[in-house]
Amino acid sequence: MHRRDLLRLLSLSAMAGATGRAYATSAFPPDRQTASTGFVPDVELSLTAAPGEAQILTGAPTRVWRFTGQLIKGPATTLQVLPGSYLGPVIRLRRGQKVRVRFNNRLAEPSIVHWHGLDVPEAADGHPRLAVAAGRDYIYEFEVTNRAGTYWYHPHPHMRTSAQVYQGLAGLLIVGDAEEDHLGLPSGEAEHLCVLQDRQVDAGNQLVFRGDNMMEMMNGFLGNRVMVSGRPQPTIDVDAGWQRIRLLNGSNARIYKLAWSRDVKMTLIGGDGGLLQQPVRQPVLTLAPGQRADLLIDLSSIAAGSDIHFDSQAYPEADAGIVGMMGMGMGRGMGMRGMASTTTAANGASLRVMTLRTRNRTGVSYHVPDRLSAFDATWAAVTGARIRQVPIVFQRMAWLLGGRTFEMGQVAPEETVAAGSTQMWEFMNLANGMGMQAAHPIHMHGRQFRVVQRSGGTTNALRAGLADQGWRDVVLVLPGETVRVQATFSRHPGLYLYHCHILEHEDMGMMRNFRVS
Ligand SMILES: [Cu+2]
Repeated sequence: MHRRDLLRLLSLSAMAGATGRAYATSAFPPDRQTASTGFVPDVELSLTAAPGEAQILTGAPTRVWRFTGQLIKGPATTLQVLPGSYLGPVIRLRRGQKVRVRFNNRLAEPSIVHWHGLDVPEAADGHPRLAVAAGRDYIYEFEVTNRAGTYWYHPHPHMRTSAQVYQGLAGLLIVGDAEEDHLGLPSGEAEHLCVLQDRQVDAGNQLVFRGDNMMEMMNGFLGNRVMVSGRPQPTIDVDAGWQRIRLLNGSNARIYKLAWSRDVKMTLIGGDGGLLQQPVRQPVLTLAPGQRADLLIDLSSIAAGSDIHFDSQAYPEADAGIVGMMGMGMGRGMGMRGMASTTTAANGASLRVMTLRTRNRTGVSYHVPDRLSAFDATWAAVTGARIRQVPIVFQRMAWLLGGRTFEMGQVAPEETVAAGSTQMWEFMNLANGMGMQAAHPIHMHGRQFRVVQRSGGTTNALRAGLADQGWRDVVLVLPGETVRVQATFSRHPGLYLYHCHILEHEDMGMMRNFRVS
């Protein structure tokens, strides 16, 4: 491992501007700068990415990049601005709606938006080859076919996703449907939208992101404080009643091990792809980058004026990653962490996320039904489905997926799948010859998948909190583990992505295409 090689690898990110521009004008399908006449949207909005400011801390405002939205057509409740947050507006959609989004890139570099978790046509998926140059626009048109759930949107340009998301470009996309309405879940003030993002902020209140620091990029960039929907470690007044907490881990690289104080148990009712079939009660929740969780907590018996803390509990750093010190060609004590900034809180550090404070007011009561939702037939186990093994290993200066690194338009034979077909993909998280290994949250675009089986690995403090139930689009593969998922691929043909959702790993090429044909 030569420092020179690593620096060259990482300096590629600085070139993303030029490459993104080239891909946007390449011969790839489909260039979308005009709305199609045959598509009549129920909802139409514009979404602009641009530099801006947010009052995050007292004192100087923080320079950010942010999405702002404008509703052109559709229900007035479609866009919900989070007051004081750098996050983009919450986009609230209903299953069955036809949606047109006019994306305006007002950044000084290429960008494109991915609708994380939604099953949309190729042209609307935000593949990096579709990134538009600074000042250009892109039109998305799709129908919402997903189940009610907590989805999100963020940029996906080649090698610049980590920097753009870190600067503030992300937002929630919440889908509703009749099945969820029927449950009468706690709503209004009793529903909390919590996007967890760790950040480093300097003495002048400005975001710190060291994209040129090889060690921090190799591990994934970590902050030392947690923002909840753009607010640092907030305290939120709540009624003494049931609360619905929608969580998104929108962090670049931090894996949270979440728990409530005062022995408050969480009832997990939803994951990445919406409601679970049955509620699951668990004391801790492991949430990896890109993952969502929908949970209920009952605060009705807690006295007014009480603080209920939501914390990420301490766990051994090695459970999130074993980046072999000796293997990196460095002497003992000169490992990756040793060279990282001392202002960083390592993965596994104990961190306060937020606090709920009960006020002297009785809140809503709720009875959690035993049955939450029905899944379609693709949930059923498929016998005889093709099993594809995807080894994950750090070699040749890169995190490899199936032995390969990202190539913009390339698809290997085993990455070509028939539309609507079902396969098992087995992600095998291997140590390289030097002992380097890390936990990787693997995300697949298109349809949600089912986690079928975990095997291998060693004792890991993150395992107890894993929430594999229900439809997922991100699965955390712990060091040494093999995780098998069952995926029924989108019926939309085209080029889609699967990748690690540690954004620095993704930008380093831990990403591959699969082609739905
Ligand atoms: Cu990774």
